[in-house]
Amino acid sequence: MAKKALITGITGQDGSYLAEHLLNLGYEVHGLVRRVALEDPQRRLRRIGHIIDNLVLHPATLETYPSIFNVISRVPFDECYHLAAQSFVAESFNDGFSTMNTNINGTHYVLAALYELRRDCKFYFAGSSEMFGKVHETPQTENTPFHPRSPYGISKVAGFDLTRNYREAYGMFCCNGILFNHESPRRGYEFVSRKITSTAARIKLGMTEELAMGNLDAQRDWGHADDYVKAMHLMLQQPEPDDYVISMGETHTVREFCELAFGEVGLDYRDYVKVDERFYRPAEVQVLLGDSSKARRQLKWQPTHSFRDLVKEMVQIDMEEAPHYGRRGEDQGKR
Ligand code: NDP
Ligand code: GDR
Repeated sequence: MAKKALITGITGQDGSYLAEHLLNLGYEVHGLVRRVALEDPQRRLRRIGHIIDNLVLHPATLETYPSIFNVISRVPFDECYHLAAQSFVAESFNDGFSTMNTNINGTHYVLAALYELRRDCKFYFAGSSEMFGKVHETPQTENTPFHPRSPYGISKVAGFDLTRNYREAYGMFCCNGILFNHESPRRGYEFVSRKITSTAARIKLGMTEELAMGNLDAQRDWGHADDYVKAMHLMLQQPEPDDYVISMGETHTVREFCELAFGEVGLDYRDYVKVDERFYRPAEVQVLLGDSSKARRQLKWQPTHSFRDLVKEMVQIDMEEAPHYGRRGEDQGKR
């Protein structure tokens, strides 16, 4: 019998790669999607369009417990990957209330419904390096204290604690991934990586003239989403539930990202990138660097894409897609 997995956030970057991976492993894959997505599949289901016939989609929202309860009551799921969230850190400063509501209550609803209906279902929570925030040590491991610097980071710490508490209080198989930034050609346009690669492509194609950016000195440990979703699955195959850092173990500045991306299309980023205060955050996470040796040892997880290859792949795809998207990247890059 094929294992049944539920992915919340299946329409997002990670959800789409994870769905592909689980289908390849022979899983029956279900996705929780917002009803509006079903009404506008061309746009809102674009990341899973190529596999949609092999998925079972359930309309629901993280905003209410009954809607989550209803989906979980329908199918005897073996594994639940809870990826849905308001995931853009800058937006969490604009509307901390809705970020908290979606990310904390949404996670609590999923855990509570699993507790009521499917206590044997294994659970993965999409924790984040943003939880380390103002870092207490470098590199960061599973034992580094959290010091979140945004409503988003705070909401992820709460989700992390909820997940651990369901494990400790009720013996449920609940794991936290502490994933560092991971990108891909499916990344949303507002995140810094895609903003840079899509704008570099549009500048090269003569569609726009400059790139307005915030803090170029921020440092991130960037990997490829395709590698990182495999770690999520591996966590749920272990004999015991646990928490794992997933990272490349190297850190780069936003400036370096610009230099590489513009270099891919034969341009010098210094001629196009302008610093604009609107993109600075009220509190910044200055540097992140993860130590994923526990995951590499216990999960036998290994990334396969280098940072350079990631940037190159993203620029190449944006050079192909930019003419079709028109001004979209620019319009979406206003935050
Ligand atoms: P995306 O922003 O690409 O995807 C977020 C998903 O959540 C979308 O499918 C979105 O649906 C869904 N969602 C948001 N709000 C709701 C809601 N109210 N009800 C139902 N669904 C909702 O994120 P990623 O794929 O990049 O990340 C996946 C998870 O991993 C997130 O929880 C993120 O916080 C976390 N994470 C990501 C990292 C990264 O570098 N990518 C690193 C560490 C953690 P819709 O399409 O309808 O908007
Ligand atoms: P982050 O990703 O906040 O780390 O969260 P993002 O790509 O938005 O920012 C990375 C760094 O780049 C700096 N930066 C800019 N960022 C954006 N978006 N736009 C700009 O113009 C800009 N200029 C500089 C930021 O200040 C920041 O330091 C991502 C999300 O996927 C989270 O959901 C996830 O949990 C973490 O990664 C790990």
